[in-house]
This record gives sequence, C-alpha cells and structure tokens, in this order.
Amino acid sequence: MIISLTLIFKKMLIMQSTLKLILNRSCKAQHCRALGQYYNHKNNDYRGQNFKNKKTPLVIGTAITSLVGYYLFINKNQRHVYAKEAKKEETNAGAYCKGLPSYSMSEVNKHTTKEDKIWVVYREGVYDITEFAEQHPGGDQILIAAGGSVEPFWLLYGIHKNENVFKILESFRIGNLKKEDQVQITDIEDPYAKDPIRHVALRPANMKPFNAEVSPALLCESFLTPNDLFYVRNHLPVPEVDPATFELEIEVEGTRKTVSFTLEELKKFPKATITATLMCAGNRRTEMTKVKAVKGLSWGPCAIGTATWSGVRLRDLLQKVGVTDDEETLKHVQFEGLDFDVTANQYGASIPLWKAVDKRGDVILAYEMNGVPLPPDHGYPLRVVVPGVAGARNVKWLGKIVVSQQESSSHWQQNDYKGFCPSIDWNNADFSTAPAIQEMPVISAICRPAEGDVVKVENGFINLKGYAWSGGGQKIIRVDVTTDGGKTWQIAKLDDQDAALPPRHWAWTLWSARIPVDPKLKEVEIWCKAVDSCYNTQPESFENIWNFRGVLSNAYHRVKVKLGQ
Ligand SMILES: Nc1nc2c(c(=O)[nH]1)N[C@H]1C(S)=C(S)[C@@H](COP(=O)(O)O)O[C@H]1N2
Ligand SMILES: [Mo]
Repeated sequence: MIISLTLIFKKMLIMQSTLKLILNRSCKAQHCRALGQYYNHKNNDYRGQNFKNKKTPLVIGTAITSLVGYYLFINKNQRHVYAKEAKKEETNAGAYCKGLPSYSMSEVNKHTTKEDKIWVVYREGVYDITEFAEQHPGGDQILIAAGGSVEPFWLLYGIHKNENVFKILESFRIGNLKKEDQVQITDIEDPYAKDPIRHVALRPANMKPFNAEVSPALLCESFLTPNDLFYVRNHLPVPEVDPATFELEIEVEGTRKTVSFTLEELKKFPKATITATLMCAGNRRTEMTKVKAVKGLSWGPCAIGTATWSGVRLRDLLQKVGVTDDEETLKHVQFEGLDFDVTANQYGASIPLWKAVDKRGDVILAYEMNGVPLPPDHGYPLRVVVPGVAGARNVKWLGKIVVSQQESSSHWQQNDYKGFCPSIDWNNADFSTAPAIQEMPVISAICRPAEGDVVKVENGFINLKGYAWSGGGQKIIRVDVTTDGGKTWQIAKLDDQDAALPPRHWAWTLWSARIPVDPKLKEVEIWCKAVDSCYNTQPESFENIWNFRGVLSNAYHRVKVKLGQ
C-alpha cells in the first residue's frame, strides 16, 4: 500500500489493456448523472452521521493508487468524453443512479473475491471492479480492505477530491445501495443492535461492545487518522442521541443549580481546534500479556490515533457558569456519558479541575473530528477531548458535567484504569491505593515492518516506519532504533510532527529510519524507543512494569522479521 510514483508509472504501463474497458464502461456511466439534488447536502458530512447506518463497502488503498495510475494514463484520451459534463458531475459520484438495480449491503458483502466478483460501495453507488482487479499486478494487496469503504483510503492518499478518479469509479457502476440498508433492522433483545456498522479495516478485539484497531501498516500511513479507521473503544452500546433535543447539563456542587446548553448554544461559543492524539491506556497490552496473563482486551499497538478536534473550550464554558481558576473547594470535573447498559450502568470519568480551567490545558468539548461532525462511535454529538490524558477520560456522548470536590464515582474512574506494582494481582489489589491514570507516559511502536514479515534488504539497509507519542503535552525529541539488541543505536528521522510547543504538544510523531543490517543474518529483532521533551524514555522490558490490568504498556517495541534479498 505504498503510494509511489514509480508504482503508478509501472501500473500505467501494465494497464494499457484495461483502457478499452474503461472507455467502454464510461458509456454506462453516462446515463447516471444530474442526479439527486437531495444528495448534494449530504456530501459535506460524508464521514459523519451520513455513514452511521451504512454498511460499508469494499476497496483498497492499492486499488485507489491504481485508479490514479489509470487516470494519469487515460486522462488525455478520456477528456473529450467528459469535457462537457465535467462541471455538472462534480458532486454526483456515488449518488443515486436511476435505472440501475438496487443491491443490499449483504449482497455486496458476498462479492469479495475475483471468483465471486469484487464489488465496492461508495456512498449510494455499487461498483463491480473485478475486471479492474484482474488487471491489477498486486492482486493480493487489492483485497486488503475487502468489504470496506473506499472513503478512508481516498483520504489516506489525499486524492479523495480528484474529480477524475470519481469518474473512473463511476465507470464501474452497476447499481445502487438499497435505501433500507441505511437503516439497520433492530433486534430489541440486543442492546447493540443499533450500533453503527464499521469499516472492515477496523479489526475487532471484541464485537459487543465494539472495540477495534487497524493494522500497524495502515495506521502509520497518515498523520491524521481518517475517522473511519480511528480505533474504537466502547464499554457499552452506542447511544442514539438526537441533536435537536440534546442538552448538556452542567452542575456545580454547592450552587444547587444546573445549567443546560443545547448544541446550538454550545456552537455559539468561540470555536477552538486542537490536533491531538488519543490513546487507550491499554494500547499494546498484548505484549505485556506475554510476560503473564492480564485482564483486559488484547490490544495491539494501534489503539491510538490522531485527529483535529473542534468545539468549545471547557474553560470557556466553566467560566460562563462561574467556575474559575480560583476554586478552593472544587477539585474535579466529572463527565457522564449517555451510554448505559441494561442495568443502567453509565460510563463516566473525571479529570482534575486545574486541567479543565487552565488556559494551557486545551480541554475541548468537541462536536467535530477532522472537520466533520463526530461519528457515532466517537461520541456524536459531543465528547470531551482531554489532550495528553488517557483515552478513558475523554468521555464520549457527553450528557452531563459535574464540578465537584470528588472524582467521578464511576467504575472506570475508581476500579479500572489504574497502575499497580508487578507483585499485585486481583487477589491482593486495593484500588483505593492507586491514583487514576491521567497523563500518559512516553510510548512508541514500529508500524512497518510487522512481526514475521519478510523484509527486503537493499544495499545492506532496511526501512522502518512508526509512531511515538508522549502524554502531558510533551513532544517527542528523539526515536532510537537498534537491530543488535542495543549494542548500537540509530537515530530515526522525525517525519511528521505538530508545530505546537511543549507542554501543549498533543499530537504524535511519525518517524522513519533506514538502518543497516548484517547481510549474513536471516532474521533480526528490531527495537525502538522514544525520548520526550522531559527526557523521559521507555522502559526496556515488560517484566518490571507488568500490572494485572495490562495498562501503561510502554516498554521498547520489538519486532522480529526475516531478511530477504
Ligand atoms: N461514554 C463513553 N466514553 C468513553 C468510553 C466509553 O465506553 N463510553 N471509552 C473510553 C475509552 S477507555 C477510550 S480509550 C476512548 C476511546 O475513544 P474512541 O473510541 O473515540 O477512540 O473513549 C473513552 N470514552
Ligand atoms: Mo481506553
């Protein structure tokens, strides 16, 4: 899935034979245009609620890369076909197409191999890209996201707005996605029946509640993680919140007064945007489990993602209700989610008041993620983003705020998301002895290659890619990598980093390295560790940081790979 010019040019050559096919197909596309006024208004929030009930489709970064290749190659020949229509068609890709058959999402889902035909969905359009895939040199790669939406991949490769790619996609159009498929059948017995349908590239660690992460290779493709590919960590069913009737309640202990804000009222406050990484405190737990079993979801290294979050500053809102920096008795800000389980158990967490009111705290009540309304899985219509702090405190579907003398009494604040000594386990743990995790320690991971990969050695070197991040607003200042167990270290290149200064540097750093390996070796173990702006670094192994909940799992990341020529 590496997009590179050479790749595109190679593909351009191989794909000559398919040119005819596309030109033939373009005739088919002609009868599908000037569609749906009604659809245009949806285009703006395509990664927001529009997708909430839509079973997502199939396609692949590689396929898109190839589409670009096609485009470059055929653009000249095709121009005359589309020249007249170019303006008109601008926003119509994926819109309802009169006269074509309708397919249900489950029908589309059956078409994920060349034998069964490869179908993909983009918005309301259903496409058969089998012939495209057959011509494609990297036949296996093309199925990497089989069953998933084309959209996050377009975002990854920064070409989703390319009109000509849309046109090529439209040339493979075979039908429409059934309307009723956008609304899921509800099973009242199942509290999760109304959960949104997720992108197939999100590999579930658990289905109900839904918890999932993407592959490391996909994660490190872009500095901002596309919403559809952002890890999801739910403890309960996703609540359906009506934005029209939604109100955020704020209670300040001791005032006996509760103030409410509608979404519209919240949007009248100055809009603030931060770029922040969100990470589950259980990220990389699977590695810690190898030392000794822990209790918790088996997260790999991808329970982390980065987005821009826009909304109202919590500080502004608290000021409005009379809570300022000078509070002497009030110490915590509690958040209550609107997600419940059958026993009316509700998600909740809290943060210290200083973080909420500090002008450098940058705590946001976000209604947008990467420029679109929050997707249902990430807290629609409103969530707290507490940058630099464990994912668990970033309460989604926020319904109520309580400014209090106490921390949240919720299970997740009191009896979970705490760190312990390696000798403590379920039998002798006393949760009241450990503070709740807030700011996160420094962490890093190698995303490419992955464990077990065969890595090509080029002139004695191999290429690595990964991420590094630190909590508390600290910035990554260095990432070190080694292939000889730490005898010699190489310094990685910090490729992508936000400009914000510590202690307000909230986003991760993407890094890469080209490191020498002994050509006689058949296998190497690569390690990485990061250093943050406080000169804190990662522990060497999991043995001495093991804890029975498997949180704060930030030892050196180690990946064993085979070397190939
Ligand atoms: N209301 C609510 N908020 C929540 C959770 C939840 O289950 N319910 N999970 C928390 C945890 S543990 C994490 S790691 C993050 C995950 O956010 P994401 O799903 O948007 O990635 O949300 C936090 N906020
Ligand atoms: Mo989490």
